[in-house]
Amino acid sequence: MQTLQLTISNRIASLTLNRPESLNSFNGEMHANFKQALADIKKSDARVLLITGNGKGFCAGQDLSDRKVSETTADLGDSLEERYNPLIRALTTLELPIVCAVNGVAAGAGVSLALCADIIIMHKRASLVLAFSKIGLVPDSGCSWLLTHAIGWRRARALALMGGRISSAQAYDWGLAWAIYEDEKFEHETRQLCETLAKAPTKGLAYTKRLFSRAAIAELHTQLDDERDYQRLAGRTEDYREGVSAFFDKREPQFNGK
Ligand code: LHQ
Repeated sequence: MQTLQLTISNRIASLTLNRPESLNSFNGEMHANFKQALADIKKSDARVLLITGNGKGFCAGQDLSDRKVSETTADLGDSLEERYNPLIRALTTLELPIVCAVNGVAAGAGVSLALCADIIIMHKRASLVLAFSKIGLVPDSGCSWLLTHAIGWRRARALALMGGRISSAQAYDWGLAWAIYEDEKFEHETRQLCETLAKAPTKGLAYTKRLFSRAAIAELHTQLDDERDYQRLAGRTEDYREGVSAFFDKREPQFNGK
C-alpha cells in the first residue's frame, strides 16, 4: 500500500499514514488503502490498533489539491458519504482498542481521525487545528460530535467557529490527550502502552468500548441495563476465568483475548 504502511506483529497492528509531502492528507487512494488495512487487521490476530503519521504531520484532513473536492461542481456531501463517514463508522465500532500517536499537526478530518482513538498520545510539537471554518466548511467526519463529547460544546463550538489550534499542552489540560511526550519517549511510551493493551482481555475491552460509546448519550437507567448485559457476556469469557484464577494464584494473568 502506497499511502499507508501496515505492520502486524506481537498482536499490535501499526498503521502509519504515509503521504508526508502533504502532511498525510487523505486522497481517494488513502481511503481505499485504509479500508483494506482495516479488513486485514480484522482478519489478523491483532489485539490493538496504533495509528500514527509519517514525517512532521499526523494528518491534514482532506487533500485540498484533489480535484474531486476542489472543483466548484464537486459534491462534498458525496465525498463524506462515500469515504469519510464509512471510515469513522468503521473505526468507532472497531472491537479493538485504538491508540493514536499524534506525531505532528492534525487538521480538519485529521482531528476527527485522532478523536476516533480510545487513547490519544501527542508529541509535544503536535497540535489539533479545526481548519474547517478557515476554508468555509463545517466540521465533519464526526468532529462536531466527537469534540463536543470530549471537551464540551462551549469549547468545541468556539474552536470550530474560530478555526482554532489546540496545542498539545492545551489538549492535555482539556483531557483530549492522555499523555504528551517528546523525542524517543514518544515512541517508547506509545509502544509500551500498545504492548499492555495487546495483552489485555480484548473481548472485555470491546464491551467496555461499546458501553462508553453509549454512555455519552444514554440515560442512567438504560446504562445500568447495558452494563448488566455486557457484564453477563464478559462473565462468560475465557479471560474472566483466567483473571480470577490469576488473582487467587497471586500471579500475572495471561489473557488470550477470548
Ligand atoms: C496540504 C494540506 C492539505 C493538500 C497541508 N491538502 N496539501 C471532507 C470531505 C470533503 C471535502 C473537504 O473536506 C473534508 C474534511 C476536511 O478535512 S476539510 C479540512 C482540510 N484541511 C485543511 O484545510 C488543512 C490545510 N492545511 C493547513 O491549514 C496547514 O497546512 C496546517 C495548519 C495543517 C499545517 O501548517 P504548517 O505546519 O505551516 O504546514 P504547511 O501549510 O507548510 O504544509 C506543508 C505542506 O503540506 C505544504 O505543501 P508545500 O508543497 O508547500 O510544502 C502544504 O500545501 C501541504 N498541505 N495540508 N489538506
